Amino acid sequence: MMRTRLGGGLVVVAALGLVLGAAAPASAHNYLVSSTPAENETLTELPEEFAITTNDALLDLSGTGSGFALQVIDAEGLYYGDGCVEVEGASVYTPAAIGGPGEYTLAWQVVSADGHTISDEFTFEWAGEATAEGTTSAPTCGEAAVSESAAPEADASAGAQDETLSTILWIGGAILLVAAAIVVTLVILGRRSAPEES
Ligand SMILES: [Cu+2]
Repeated sequence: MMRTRLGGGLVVVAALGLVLGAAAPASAHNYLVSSTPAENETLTELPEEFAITTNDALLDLSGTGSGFALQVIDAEGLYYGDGCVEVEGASVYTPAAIGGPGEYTLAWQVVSADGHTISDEFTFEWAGEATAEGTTSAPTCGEAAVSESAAPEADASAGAQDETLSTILWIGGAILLVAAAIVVTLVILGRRSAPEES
């Protein structure tokens, strides 16, 4: 009886050791080994794609890049690009788009080989011309982003609403005037015909 318990305990300890041993290599997360642009690099020409490469294969379970992100953000906090990413082996790519010259942040998020999500960011310098307009919110692949000029557009539609309201008031006033004219005409006609009837 005692021996069986001891044996069972040893089996548990051995199993635990196996689990821990197996878990140890998997718990090492992917880390950044290279990127386009590189950290602190000054870009004078825009590459076709921004990219980051980690030390190990990435886990793109859905095959759609879900859980992965590459964001290009300017000093004012505006986002550039369409939010789409492509995961290939140890690398993540996104089509390059950028605003005016200045300092930018490239923020990245990947799903590590062990299934954990890891993220980090670094800055780089852009010394070329703008190729795109920034958006106030992070772009989502396949969805039109809110552009920087959204606020003035909202003001314009408010102005259009005011115009519509004044048009309605004007038309309403005109109808009232016509109605009043008809009533006056009927009253005058009524007065003229009244003596003939009585
Ligand atoms: Cu992990």
